[in-house]
Amino acid sequence: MRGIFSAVFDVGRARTGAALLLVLWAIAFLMFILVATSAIVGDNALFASNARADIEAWLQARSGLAVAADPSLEAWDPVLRNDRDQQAGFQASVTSESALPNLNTMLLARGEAGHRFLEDLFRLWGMSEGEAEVLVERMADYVDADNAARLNGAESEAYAESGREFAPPNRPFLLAEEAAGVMGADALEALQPGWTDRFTTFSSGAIDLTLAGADVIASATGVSLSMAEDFVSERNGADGLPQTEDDLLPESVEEAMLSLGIDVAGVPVTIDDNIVRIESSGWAGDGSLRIVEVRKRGSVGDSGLLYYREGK
Ligand SMILES: [Ca+2]
Ligand SMILES: [Ca+2]
Repeated sequence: MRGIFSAVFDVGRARTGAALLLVLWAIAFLMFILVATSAIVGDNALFASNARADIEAWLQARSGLAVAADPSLEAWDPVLRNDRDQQAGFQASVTSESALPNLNTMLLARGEAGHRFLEDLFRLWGMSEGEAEVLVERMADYVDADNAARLNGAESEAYAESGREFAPPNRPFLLAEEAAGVMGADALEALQPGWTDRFTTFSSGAIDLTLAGADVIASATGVSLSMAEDFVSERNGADGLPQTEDDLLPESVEEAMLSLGIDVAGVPVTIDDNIVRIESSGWAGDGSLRIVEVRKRGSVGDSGLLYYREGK
C-alpha cells in the first residue's frame, strides 16, 4: 500500500503535488498553533482535549480533500483512505457530479424531455402519474422567471393561500435541497427520504453512465428499470460494488448505449464529466467532521470551487 505522501513525489503529478505540499505545510503550521493553543488552555484539560480532537478531525478531513484533488487518482486508490493510525484518520471519495441529475437543467433547459425525465423518476420512487405531473409543474413554476401559474402548477398566490410564508423566487435552485420547499414536495420526501441529495445544481446536465443509479439511467434513457439494474450490476464488476478495482466501466457513450440496447441519438448522457464531488470524513479521538466539495476536476483552491460544506 502506498503512503499518503508518495503522491507528492510522483513524477507527472508535479502540479497537484506542489499544491498538496502547500496544504501539508499549512496543516503542519496549524498543528503548531494547535499545540500552542492546547498549552494555553491547559488548565481546562477536558475543553482542550475536545477542542484538540475537533481540530485534528478537521485537519484529517482537509488532508483527505487535498489528497483526493489529484485528478489522476482512481476511485479505489488506497491513498484515499488513511486508517493506519487507530486514533485519527480520514476517508475520501471522488465521484462524478453528473451521476446526479441537474434539477435546473431538467426543469428549465431541457423542456418537455426534462419534465418527462423527472416524472418517470418520481413514478419509479412510488408517485402516481398524476402526482408526479403536478409536482414537476410546481417545481417548474418555482424556478421559471414568470409568476404565471401553469395548469397544475403553483406560484406566489397558491403559496400564500396554503399559508406558506415564502413565495417561489422565480430563479433556478441555488442548491438541490431548496427543492424541498416546493409545494407538495413533502409527498416525495415520504416516499424517498432525503430525495434532494439525489440531485445537483452543479453538473453539466448530462447523466454520467459510469456512476448514475439504475433509476436515473432508466428515466434518462427510457430503458426498463430491470435493464438499467443489469447494466449497473455489470458495471460494478465481480464484487458487486461501485468504485472498486474490478469495475467494468464503459469507455464510450456508444459502448454504454450498446450495453443498454438503445440508440445514442438525442439522449443527454456522458461518461466523462469534468465536475467532481469530493467527500472527506476525518476523525480523531471523539472528534469527527465531514467535508463536501464540488469543483472542476483538477482545480486547486478557490479556483474552480463550486460548493463547500463542513459538518458532523
Ligand atoms: Ca415562476
Ligand atoms: Ca466493483
